[in-house]
Amino acid sequence: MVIMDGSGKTYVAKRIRAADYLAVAQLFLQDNFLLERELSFDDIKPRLLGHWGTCHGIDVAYANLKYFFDARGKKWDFVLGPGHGFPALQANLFIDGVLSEADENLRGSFSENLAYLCRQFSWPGGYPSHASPLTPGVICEGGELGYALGAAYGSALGHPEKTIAVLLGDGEFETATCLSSLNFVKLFTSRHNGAVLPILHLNSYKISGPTISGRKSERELFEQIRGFGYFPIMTDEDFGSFEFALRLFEIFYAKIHNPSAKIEYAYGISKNAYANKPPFLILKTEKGAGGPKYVKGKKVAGNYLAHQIPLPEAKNDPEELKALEEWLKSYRFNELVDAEKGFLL
Ligand SMILES: Cc1ncc(C[n+]2csc(CCOP(=O)(O)OP(=O)(O)O)c2C)c(N)n1
Ligand SMILES: [Mg+2]
Repeated sequence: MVIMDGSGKTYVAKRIRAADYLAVAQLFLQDNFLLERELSFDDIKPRLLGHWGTCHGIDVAYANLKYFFDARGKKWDFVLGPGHGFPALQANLFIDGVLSEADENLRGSFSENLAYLCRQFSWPGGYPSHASPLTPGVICEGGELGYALGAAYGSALGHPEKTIAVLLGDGEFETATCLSSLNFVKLFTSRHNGAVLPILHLNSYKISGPTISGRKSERELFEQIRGFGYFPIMTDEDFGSFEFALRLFEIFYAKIHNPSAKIEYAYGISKNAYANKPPFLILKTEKGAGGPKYVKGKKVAGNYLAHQIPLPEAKNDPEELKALEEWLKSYRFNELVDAEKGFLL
């Protein structure tokens, strides 16, 4: 796969589109995966079970992290708190070819592999609806929120060669386990340990209502995170803001791990502005961004109603089926793939 086509921004944007499409396709489709004909009820799975709302944020984080670290030839680990966002994780593993290394059923043509990926998602005897140890690189069941941050610190403890990015849901950020794990930062930052980057996915909603963090002012949230001993940085979906935040993270740990190395201060920021505490990213997105905005008069994107299946009647309701077709088409997935060669990223 080509990592850079001259512009990180283009690569990241295309990759997010591809992964978002694959997430929606896994959630809904049992046929017509490349939309070669008009979508029909027969193309929709009989039982819609999975989580859309967190997927776009996972895809944004994953694409930016991958671009940034791969461009530097840096090995990195990704710890995913919201394991219910499995369609997004699975999509990224599919794009990177990691899934086909682990599953021999994915070694056919691109179209066959795509069909297998979508049909098997959340299917009896197939892939589960959440991340699980069946997924390459996953060691925990993905249904229990809370311990991702603790696991990330534990994994980097005594491993200065490791770089770990950990994505936390803002609902997850209300669990005792996650909140108490923030204390690790005071014990952790030394040249004997790896680099851990917590990323709070601030989509402002959890399963059936708003999150506490989403209802705080930016200042309150920053003060909370600062109080634990981090340097909070707000980022949104913009490639530049994410890259800037990752550069701060890189510089912070370079100073710890290699204090004598010359550090290249860039991005038009003065040396004094760089963090002297471990960076903590806050990725602000709309919950379910890219999906249906209103369904039957109810606000879905940017609301808890985007959490699971935003179009629950797509199998029987012509209006929801049409909305699903438009949603899928909005990613222009056909421009990102070749039915024979696979991804054109
Ligand atoms: C310990 C625990 N409690 C409850 C749940 C049920 N649950 C699944 S997803 C979810 C909401 C998570 O919200 P958030 O962390 O904000 O993730 P988002 O989907 O918004 O990214 C909850 C409560 C769970 N998986 N684990
Ligand atoms: Mg949330």
